[in-house]
Amino acid sequence: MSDTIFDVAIARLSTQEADFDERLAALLAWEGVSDSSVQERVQAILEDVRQHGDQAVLAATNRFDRLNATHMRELTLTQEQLKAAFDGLPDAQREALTQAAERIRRYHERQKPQSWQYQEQDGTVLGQKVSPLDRAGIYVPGGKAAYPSSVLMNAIPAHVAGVREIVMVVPTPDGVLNELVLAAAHLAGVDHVFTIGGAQAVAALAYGTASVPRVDKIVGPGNIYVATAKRAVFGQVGIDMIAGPSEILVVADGGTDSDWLAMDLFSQAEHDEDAQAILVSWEQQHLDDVADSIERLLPSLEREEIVRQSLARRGALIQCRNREEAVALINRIAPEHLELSVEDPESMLEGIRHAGAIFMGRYTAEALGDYCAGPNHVLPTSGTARFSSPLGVYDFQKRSSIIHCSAEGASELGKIASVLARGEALTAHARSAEYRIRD
Ligand code: HSO
Ligand code: ZN
Repeated sequence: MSDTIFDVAIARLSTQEADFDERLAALLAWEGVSDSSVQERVQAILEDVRQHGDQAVLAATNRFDRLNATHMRELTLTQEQLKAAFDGLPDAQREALTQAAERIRRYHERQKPQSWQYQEQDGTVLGQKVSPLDRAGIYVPGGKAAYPSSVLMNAIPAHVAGVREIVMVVPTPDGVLNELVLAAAHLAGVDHVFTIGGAQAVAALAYGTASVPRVDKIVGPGNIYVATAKRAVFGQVGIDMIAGPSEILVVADGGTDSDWLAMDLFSQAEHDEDAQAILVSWEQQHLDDVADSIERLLPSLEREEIVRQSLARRGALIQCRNREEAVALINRIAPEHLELSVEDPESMLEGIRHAGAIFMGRYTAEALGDYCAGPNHVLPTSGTARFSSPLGVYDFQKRSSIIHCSAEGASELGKIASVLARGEALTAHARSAEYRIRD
């Protein structure tokens, strides 16, 4: 039994092996869709909240979070409570949170799109007006996945976008409040906080109740019930994305300390057993060194068991032929986080098209981006970086088109529209346009 798979902490792959494509596909496969029993239960909760509002939210919250609330007031936090949580933090935490928030705000300020207008030859003015959403809902998971950093990452872009009201929901199983989460809500300018979660919280945000304001868009991660509920209410309200487990892909040229790289892999693996950590290198010796570091450092981790499971299930050390092949692999995997732990990351950047966030060079640990560098840590997972982007200010805004015709412009456009409208047999359209044609 000595060299069975159970002895190795993480799989080793090589692009030169005949079955590489299949092994990579198996590694990347992630089935995020919920089964029909989850969907049925979620539907029942959504329907209950739609019909009975606060009463249904209360009942579901008492049941799932083991509470005895009799009125939504008991599940509502005041601004004073949020401020008290912030003021009550140890100095080091309050300062770190404040610094992180400032960096995140500065970065997102730059994302603000401008409204624009231009004039056609005929005097018609055309443009695009950007407006914020009226209300955004932020879902913050409870328990072990309650991340204050995620409160900042979701609420700050909404605030910068100019959203009028930010409503946050966070479940408190057994009544346990996370002070850092409340402090982050205060810092990020959240307007209302309800201590509710699960499908019932998503329903309350989507439909509105007597206590919970109905929002226009729901953002933020959650468990399978939350994800299923978000999918179900989409259309009625906007949603950000359906996030899968966290992922990191590290590309290394052999010049970075192998302990650093092992810990970078662990940093995402420790999120949960389904998280994915992959290292790619064209240096065989370096892969061996990182494998040794992994073995040696694993027992020192607080979350050793989670990391072990994540690495065993979905982790890999991949040997490729050269940089070009590494870039091709990156684009194929389209990772949530990409660390380019190489001497000259700029030279690789040009060829990279699909990655949520790109961490350049040996010093840029992904963990810095998770907390405080500035860019958003809510990123497309499971290969969806092929077609989507990090959460940003633009997710909390929308665009209206502007058309302002001059008399001459209406006359010119009228001729074109008239012909096209008659081609569609829509004669009221045609006549509306024709009225404005000058002889
Ligand atoms: N890496 C996670 C975000 C996070 N990490 C929060 C630590 N706290 C998803 O991008
Ligand atoms: Zn993280």
